[in-house]
Amino acid sequence: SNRKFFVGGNWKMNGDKQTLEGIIKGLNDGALDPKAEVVVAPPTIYIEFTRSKLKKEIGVAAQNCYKVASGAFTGEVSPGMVKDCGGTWVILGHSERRHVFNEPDELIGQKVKFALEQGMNLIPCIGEKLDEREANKTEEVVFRQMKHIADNVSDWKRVVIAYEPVWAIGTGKTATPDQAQDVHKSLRGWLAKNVSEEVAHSTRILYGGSVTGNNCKELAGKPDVDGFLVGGASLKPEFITIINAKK
Ligand code: G2H
Repeated sequence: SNRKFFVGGNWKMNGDKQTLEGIIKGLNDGALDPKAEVVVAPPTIYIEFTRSKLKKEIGVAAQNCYKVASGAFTGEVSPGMVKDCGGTWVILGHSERRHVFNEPDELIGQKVKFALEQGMNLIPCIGEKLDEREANKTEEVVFRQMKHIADNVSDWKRVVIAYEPVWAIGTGKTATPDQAQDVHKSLRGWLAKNVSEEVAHSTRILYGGSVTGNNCKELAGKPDVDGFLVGGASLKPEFITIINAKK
């Protein structure tokens, strides 16, 4: 495919200026595959700090943002604020937003719509829980989540989908390359049927969930795996190995 390999580092709620500076230095000095697109998502409060230190070839994302521009929404930030601080991407609907903070599909859809209107690039996330997989509901769940996202996408060129099975997140239990490939292929089929062949062919679908330096190459070898969204390992030097998985 001609889909550019994409690796996102989701730092979640980790780090302080000192440790993040070390991670940033590692990325700035690292030998990164120039054919890979790389984006990191610091905690919101460190977006501007990260942008000011990180080489310009690497993009900066927020881990979440709200669905309106401004107002009485204590604790929230808008896409415009992220942009103002140098962030050009936003992760939306991450499983921790869905399951720790109870964000429903409808809200994630509204956020997708607004963030795109505001000019952001998006990484919307989807993925089934363990009980859903065991009940053979994986497709039903990820297709439902995809529909709420797709119904709100005005420009697919600015969207990279992340498939992150919840049972594989931060658990050390990675989906096997075949399990990932199966779902990625189904999702591409869903896009072909419900959006267009062109969007299905050109949209990157990332895998996320306990990706490491050790398992990244085999996963990246699957035809419908176009990159990764990496949590824990994005805080470590092995993130560079993951960026270079296709090298
Ligand atoms: C999934 C992933 C990054 P980890 O949440 O979004 O985290 O690689 O730690 O499983």
